[in-house]
Amino acid sequence: MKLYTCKIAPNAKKVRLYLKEKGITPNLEIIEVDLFSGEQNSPEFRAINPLGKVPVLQFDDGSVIKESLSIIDYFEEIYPKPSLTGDSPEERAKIKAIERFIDLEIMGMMGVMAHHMMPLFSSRFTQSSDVIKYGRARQAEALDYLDHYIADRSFVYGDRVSIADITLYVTFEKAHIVKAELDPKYKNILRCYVNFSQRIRALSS
Ligand SMILES: N[C@@H](CCC(=O)N[C@@H](CS)C(=O)NCC(=O)O)C(=O)O
Repeated sequence: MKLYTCKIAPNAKKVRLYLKEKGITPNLEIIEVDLFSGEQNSPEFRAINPLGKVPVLQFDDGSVIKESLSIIDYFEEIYPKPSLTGDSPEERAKIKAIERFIDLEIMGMMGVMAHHMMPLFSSRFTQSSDVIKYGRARQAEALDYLDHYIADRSFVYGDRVSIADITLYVTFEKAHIVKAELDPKYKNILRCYVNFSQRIRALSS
């Protein structure tokens, strides 16, 4: 199997961090795609993923999964323990619900801001400061809710690490690029973010 990835891309990093936190080393050839130089638009890569995005998991027969959470679900089926997606149908549904919320409402708005701020995207999209404001406002609403939801937890889903922590971490790791660093007033989110970063640092050393 091959994993097409990119060190600076949050959705690709999500899969890499998942494998690290999970402690599994499937037989994968890791292929770095240089998004900054536009390698995702090369005919060779478009033949693998016509959407021009990473991550992509490619099986030996050439077929692909081109969605980070689906790649993770695939590995969870093969390596169920320790589970990062939940231990029961109810827990899996609840963890997925909050992970989807973080991905769509918080990381998704980072994407909106990036597309409208970064020179890298200026030839692709008509950039608009109003859309940046929209992204920030919608993200702020989602952060208000998440901070309340997390309350006094150590991790997003209580005391256990889950895929929701990974998505939260990759969302804010590079937030300075769009001037959307986590405001310290979100003290519950910050605590979960710091707790997970410390784990990842410990696993790396
Ligand atoms: N929903 C997809 C999103 C994938 C995605 O947007 N990948 C970004 C990097 S984080 C990408 O490859 N962008 C390249 C481009 O748009 O040119 C997933 O979670 O895998």
